[in-house]
This record gives sequence, structure tokens and C-alpha cells, in this order.
Amino acid sequence: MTDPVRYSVENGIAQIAVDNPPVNALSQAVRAGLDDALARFAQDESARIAVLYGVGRTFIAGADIKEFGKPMAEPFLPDVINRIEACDKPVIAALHGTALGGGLEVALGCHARVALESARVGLPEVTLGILPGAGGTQRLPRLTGAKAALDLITSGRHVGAAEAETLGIVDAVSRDDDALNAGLAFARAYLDKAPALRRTGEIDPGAKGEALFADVRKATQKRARGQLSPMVAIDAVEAAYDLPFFEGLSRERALFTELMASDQRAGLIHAFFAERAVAKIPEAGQATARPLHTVGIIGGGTMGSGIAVAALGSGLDVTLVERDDASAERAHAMVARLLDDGVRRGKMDASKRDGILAGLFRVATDYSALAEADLVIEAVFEDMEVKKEVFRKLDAVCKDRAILATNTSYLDVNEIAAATTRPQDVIGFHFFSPAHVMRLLEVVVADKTAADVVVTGFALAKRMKKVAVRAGVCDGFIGNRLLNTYRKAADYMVEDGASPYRIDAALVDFGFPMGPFAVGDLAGLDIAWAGRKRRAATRDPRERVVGFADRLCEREWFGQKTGRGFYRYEEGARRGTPDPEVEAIIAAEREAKGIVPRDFSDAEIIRRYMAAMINEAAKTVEEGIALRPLDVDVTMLFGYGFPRWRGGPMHYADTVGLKTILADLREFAKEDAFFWEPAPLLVRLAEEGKTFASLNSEG
Ligand code: T1G
Ligand code: NAD
Repeated sequence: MTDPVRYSVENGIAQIAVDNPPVNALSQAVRAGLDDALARFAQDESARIAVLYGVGRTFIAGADIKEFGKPMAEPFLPDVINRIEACDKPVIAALHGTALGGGLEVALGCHARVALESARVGLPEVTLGILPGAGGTQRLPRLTGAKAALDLITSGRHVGAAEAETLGIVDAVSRDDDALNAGLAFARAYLDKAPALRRTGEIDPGAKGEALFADVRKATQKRARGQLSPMVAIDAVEAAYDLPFFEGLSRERALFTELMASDQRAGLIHAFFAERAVAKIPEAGQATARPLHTVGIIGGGTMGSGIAVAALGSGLDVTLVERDDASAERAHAMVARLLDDGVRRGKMDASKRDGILAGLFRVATDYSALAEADLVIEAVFEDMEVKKEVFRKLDAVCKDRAILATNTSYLDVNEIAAATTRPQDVIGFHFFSPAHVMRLLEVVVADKTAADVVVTGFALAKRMKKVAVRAGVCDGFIGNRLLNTYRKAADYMVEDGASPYRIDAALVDFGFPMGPFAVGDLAGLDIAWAGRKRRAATRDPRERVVGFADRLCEREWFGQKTGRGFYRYEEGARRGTPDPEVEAIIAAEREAKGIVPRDFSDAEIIRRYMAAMINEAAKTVEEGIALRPLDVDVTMLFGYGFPRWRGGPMHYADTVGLKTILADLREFAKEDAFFWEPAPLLVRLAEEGKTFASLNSEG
């Protein structure tokens, strides 16, 4: 192994190279190496200035997240950075790739910064449940002022080199494409000019804008929805104004240590690694992705048009096939509108949109237009017969080795595959609505799906900047299967006395952006209704059946799109208001069944909802539908609004303790043994004192 930090001198300029692949994280060895290099530079009479840079794809991406939660070994990063800043000779940071977190903090402790045009910088710590703990909250505002510092630190957003220069984070942007060269050129110019050494910690931060801090606190509280770190980070930045520099650093460290010990930090770090671990699937080592250039989409409704936009945005050529000319025209208009929205919201430039509409996108009504497609994604009505017919036609026209994917929400992908002569090429790509926005893609692997088809699904997700989770075939795969179960738990509580509005509010308090009844209204209550009707014939006679949602659907109250569902929606409104008529319908249902309504506390609502979700999740893992508990977590985080700072339902279950979850299930099973029957996996883990995490490779 080479040294993670190397020191050399050429022409009076010291070069300090950080080389710790893949992202030059600040492990103990790197921190110690930086300290040594600094000490050598300080004593080295042959060097007048030093350039600090990263080897490989990036500068320094921050602290080594794998060390979190373990005892920290010396030297500590804040001390290393203070020693850099205290040096009597200039140290220049040369940035390329991403200078994030502790990486940017190292750069802020240097005496000047130069960045390549492609470089990005940021303090993403709040997204990991902590705050910049190596001087970032004290040094950044001294360079940028409080407003920009609060924005960057509370959001964790990355900024490009040009914006970083405007904000005062970097002193210059270099056209060079090599960080060391850029740093050396900057150093030579610096020596020529010989400015006074500027230590960031010695800059006067100016007066505190009380009103600014009050405004930012208010806005952040609203946005953070229960997440602590952005709020605590504001306290740390405030210390830059209330306290002398070194006392501010101590305050920052104390707040950092507090957050480091929090469950939220553990949840967010779990989410970080889980998001990357989902790509580690058995097929990854067995096959390589098939090339993808041209994509066909069948059906240009809600999903088909969104999928088209996602594909077009990632540079793919798309042909969308609809039933007739009128539907095709409508689909074309819908895609064009979504692209326009993207331009309006700054997600895409107008020239890219124009290029897509002129060259990459077309609609058709004849399947023969798909003869050359590398991949076809079907998004027609959720009806087995319709889907089989589509796949038969695709089988007839598509070229050899074209991948045939279905976006079905619930249907049996094996049965769809069996309608073709090439089941090895058939797979489920379950996108979420709106498909050009939602980041989850469930890659549903059927019995005969070939390994390279699975790998291509993951490659497609990456290209679309989505997160793919591998799922097996069952009713609803991972996400919708869980959804069906926890929805039932919610419905049972409503029938037993809880108001749907109370349940929604309790779940919003828990951290979900919306509760299940508001979500139902958004998705359309008719979708779940169709599912209930489809399953009625095969339903287990022991299953408790609740009728109030059917009563709403019978009135054609399908949610937002009809102006009424569980809530009432004023013309065009996206937020509904509670509806006393709905409560009356529910009350009548209870009365007809002789149920005397009882009270549910918020805590009990959460216990039941989560126990139902976790129990079903344990079954999906046990059956191999989900590869590991972490795959369930990522599904719920990216597709269902589960609060990221709770890490996902399986991580949450570990936090609460599996024994507690099991005890809840057993208690609830006294009233409904069928619904609440504990998953054998959960029983086994609880009895052995183990966690779900023990089944993840992260251990
Ligand atoms: N520590 C340890 N491992 C890391 C890591 C890190 N900081 N960053 C990435 N990895 C691993 C990652 O798990 C993956 O491993 C591989 O590197 C490639 O990553 C004191 C306390 C830098 C933009 O939050 O945002 O500094 O899966 O697949 O898409 O105030 O990684 O291959 O085994 O994501 O090119 C702040 C987190 C830390 C940056 C590169 N820093 N990283 O993206 O590759 S807190 C961050 C990223 C801190 C101080 C505090 C991205 C990236 P594997 P990748 P990528
Ligand atoms: P939709 O009704 O909005 O769109 C379906 C489109 O398919 C219509 O435009 C229709 O004209 C077209 N179509 C029907 N038969 C066709 C055929 N034989 N050839 C060509 N076009 C045909 O439905 P949607 O909400 O977009 O759902 C599509 C699929 O995606 C369903 O399987 C659904 O379960 C699934 N899905 C939906 C969501 C969601 O939230 N809406 C989420 C994930 C998956």
C-alpha cells in the first residue's frame, strides 16, 4: 500500500498529495499523514508555499463515514485543520471533483483555494444527521457571510466552482483540467504577489443579523420535518457571531458530539450505505448490461409519459406507442408539458428540450415502430389480459435480445413473461409516480429473467439517476405489498374508532410527508378499489374486511382527481380539508358491524402502523422477495416517503428493538390472530436477541 499522504518539493513548492481511494476520505491514517506533511513543510527551508491536492477522481470527500459511531482516534480533524491554518507559510488547496464536509473544511483552513471549473463543494453533514464538526460552521460564514453559509449548511447542497467563487468560498477558478497543475500555477502567482497570509479564523465575521437567524430557523423547522441536525447546525453558525473564534469551535464541537450520539445520525448513515448497498446484487458479478440506445414505451398515460421523460432526460431515444391517434397526440402533449415544467424549474435547459422534441422523441400507434428498440417498457392499464396481449404483440415485432419490461404495480410478472416465447428477456421495471421525479425503481426479477437483463435494469436506473432495488415476484413486490398491509392496519384502526385525519396527522408527526389517507386521495382511491375487487375471490376467509373505502368509491369519490375522497378538495386545491360526510359514512359502517368506537393515541397509531409494516417486511425478506432488510429500507425511503432520518422500517425496528415489536404483534394478535401473526423470521431474530442489520452485509 502506498502512503495515503505524500510530501515532496519541487522548485520551492511543496506538494501534499492525499491518496486514499476511492474518495480520499479523512481516515485516521490520512489525518495523521496530513499532520506529518504539515510538520515537514513547516520545517522545510526549501519550500516557501505548499499545494494540498487529492489524487484520483476527487479532492477529499469528507470524514470517513465508516468510522462514525466508533471511538475516534487521534489526531482529530479540527486540530489538524487548526495546525494548517496556524502555519506561517501559505498552504493552497487545489480542488477538483467534490470537496465535501471535512474535505471542504480542510480547504477552508488553508490560506487560499483554487478550484477546477468542474469542482463542486459543499457541507452535506446535516444530511448525515450531524453538522460540520471541523470548523465549517465557524469558517464558512467568515468567508461568505451568514446568509450563504446558513443556506449551504442547513441544506447540505453542493455548489459548483463558479458559484463557490461568487460566494467567496474559493479565491479562483482554473481552466486547467488537473488539480495539481492548477494549484502550482496559483502558488507561483501567489508568491509573485506575496499577499499577507489570510487565516480564515482571523476574519471578522461582522455583526449578527438577528432577523436573518430568526427567519432561517423558521423556514428550516418547516422543511426539516422532525430532523434535528439542520436546526442544531444553525445554533453552531450563530456561535460564529456570538463567540470568539476558538470558543466558537468548541461550541461547534460540543453540538457535533451531541448529534453524533443521536439515533437520527445512525438512521441517516444507515440510509447512506443502504442506498449504495442495494446495487450489490447476485447478478452483478455474473453478467454485463446489454447496450441501451433506443427505448419503446407502450401507453402514454400517467406512468408512460413520466417514464418517457426520465428516459429522454438521460439521453435515450424514445418511441411511445398509444392505442389511437388521439391518445398518441395526448401523450405527446403530456411529455412536452413535463419537459417544459423541467425547463421552468431549472432542471433542464431549453436547448436540451428542443433537441429532445426535434430528434429523440416520437409517438406512434403501430407496434412495428418498436422493431429496433433495445428495451420496451409497457405501461398500459393494470389488467392481465391487456398486458398479455401487449406482450404477445411485442414478442412478434421486437428484435432478438430486446428487453421487454412491464411497469405493473401488482400483477404476476411470470404470467406476463409466459405470454411470450422469450421469458428470459422479460422483467418488471416498477417506476413510481411521477416517474420523472420519484427516484425508486423496483427491478422485479421473474423466474426466468436472464442475469444480464437484471443488470441492465440497474444500469438504466443509474443512468436515470434513480435508485434500483431488486425485488422478487409476489402481489405488490416489496413496496406495494407492504403498503397494502400497513394500509389495512390503518383501515382497521379507523373502523375501530380512529379518525383517518388523526391517523394522517400522527404519521406526518412521525416524519412522513403525508398520511396514508391523503396519499390514497393523491394516487386515486379507485386503484386500491380495483385491487380489492381483484383479490376478493381469493381472499382468505379469516381476513377482516373493512368497507368504508368501498363506500366512498361507490360514490365515485376517488380522491383529488374527483374533488372528493377522504378529504374534500376545492377546485384545483392539492391540500384537502376533512369531510364530516366521510366521518358519517365511517360511523355508519361501524354501527352496522356493532363496533363501539374507541380512542387511539398517536403513539398507538404509530405502534400498530409500524408493527404491520415491519412484520410484512420480515416476510418479504424471509421469502427472498427482498434480498436483505436494507432493500426494504431503501424501497420505503425512496418510494413511500419514509422519513430518511429514521433509516427505513427495518432500521427503525432495530432501534425500537425486535423484542418490543414482537410483543406488540402478540398483543394485537389477541384481537385478530390472522392479520397480526408474527413473521417467523422476526420471532427468530427477537428470540436470539439479534437485529435485522445482522442480516445485511454491513453487519
Ligand atoms: N466515507 C467513507 N466512504 C465513503 C465516503 C465517505 N465520506 N464517501 C463515499 N464513500 C464510499 C461509498 O460508500 C462507496 O463505497 C464509494 O466510496 C464510492 O462512493 C468532520 C464529519 C463523494 C459525491 O457526506 O457524497 O466530513 O459502495 O458510490 O457516486 O465535518 O460518495 O464502492 O463500497 O457514492 O462518485 C461528509 C459522502 C462526511 C460525502 C462520490 N461527506 N459521499 O459519489 O461514488 S461527514 C459526505 C458522497 C464530515 C466533518 C464531517 C459521494 C461522492 P462502495 P459513491 P460517487
Ligand atoms: P393510465 O390509465 O394513466 O395510462 C394507461 C395508458 O395506456 C392510457 O393512456 C391508454 O390509452 C394506454 N393503453 C391502454 N392499452 C393500450 C394498448 N394496448 N396499447 C397502447 N396503449 C394502451 O395508467 P397509469 O397510471 O399510467 O398506469 C399504467 C401502469 O403503470 C399500470 O400497470 C399501473 O398499475 C402501473 N403503475 C401505476 C402507478 C401510478 O401511480 N399511477 C405507479 C406505478 C405503476
